[in-house]
Amino acid sequence: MSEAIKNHPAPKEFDGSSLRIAIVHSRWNKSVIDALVAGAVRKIKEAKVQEHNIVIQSVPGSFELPLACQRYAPIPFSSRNYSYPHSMIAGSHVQAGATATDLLGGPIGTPRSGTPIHGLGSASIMSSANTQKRPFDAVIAIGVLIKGATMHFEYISESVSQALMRVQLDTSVPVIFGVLTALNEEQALYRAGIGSPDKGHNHGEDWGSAAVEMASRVRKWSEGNFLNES
Ligand code: RBF
Repeated sequence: MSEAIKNHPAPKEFDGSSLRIAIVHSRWNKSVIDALVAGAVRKIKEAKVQEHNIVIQSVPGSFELPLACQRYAPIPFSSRNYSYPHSMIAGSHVQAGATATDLLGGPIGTPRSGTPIHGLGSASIMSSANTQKRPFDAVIAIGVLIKGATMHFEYISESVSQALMRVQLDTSVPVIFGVLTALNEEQALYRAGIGSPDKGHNHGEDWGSAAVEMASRVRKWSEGNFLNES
């Protein structure tokens, strides 16, 4: 397909000041993950989502993303018999001020120091006392799968993409597909905006914008607002 047709559509502007967004990311291929998470957070903040309403959680690999996203997405109102799912408030998670490295390994509440992700600001850990219990309006699943010598790439890519779609349809919470499926490291770096010599484009930024847009739209739709708007 010609590059004139295949492009990154310019994101529409939405006011995210009342939204709550979760980012769940895997830890494989960390330098690429860090750039993508930083890009997503940058765009979410630009849309005025408040820092305390951005929650970041890491999981070991991409295969673990769907279950984590399912726990961060609220159970549909029709199936709830309690006000908020226990999973949303009991899990340990970290606010956007923390670095991705802080999320690795150490118990939550005692973060390890690490290289800050550019643009994320100073570290701040969410304690159970100030954890907000409001449901998330969107969840972004970020992973980086790089094709290797075995069939893992194919099995994980296929099952994760199918499962993430299932989570969003089962919960009616937008799940943004932020899983890069790259044939080699060069492709992955380029799609995170850290390639060389040409940096490429940081797709994490698109995912941040998509999360704000879909969260805003789904909120309108759930209020019965289906007005014309392209
Ligand atoms: N997880 C990723 O997020 N990206 C990868 O590129 C990746 N490659 C893997 C290759 C192999 C051979 C294996 C065994 C696992 C890989 N994983 C990868 C981890 C996977 O998503 C998952 O975390 C583990 O299989 C544990 O369920």
